[in-house]
Amino acid sequence: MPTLTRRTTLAALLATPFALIAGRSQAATHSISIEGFAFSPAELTAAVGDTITVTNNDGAPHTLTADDGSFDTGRLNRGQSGEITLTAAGSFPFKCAFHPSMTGTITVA
Ligand SMILES: [Cu+2]
Repeated sequence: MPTLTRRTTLAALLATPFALIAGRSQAATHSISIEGFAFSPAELTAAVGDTITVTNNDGAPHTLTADDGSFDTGRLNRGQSGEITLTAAGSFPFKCAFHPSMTGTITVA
């Protein structure tokens, strides 16, 4: 049975790095919707590596754009969704590029 033993060892060696990677990247997906010229929720706490799906339910086009440029969905027309990935910790105020009175903050822990 040396072949079986070797295979088992090889499988264990291969599985270890994948398990480590999987354990590190428990990224979550959050949602922000835009409706009535407002972000909902406007305040969100997330973790580095998380993704936020932003959906525009308004007739007017909107964006979700970080004030410091860290993330930007680009223009979202009615019914369109965009995705942003949080790559750094910090507090990130954002606004709509077309309607600067639409604001919010994403806190990345
Ligand atoms: Cu807007």
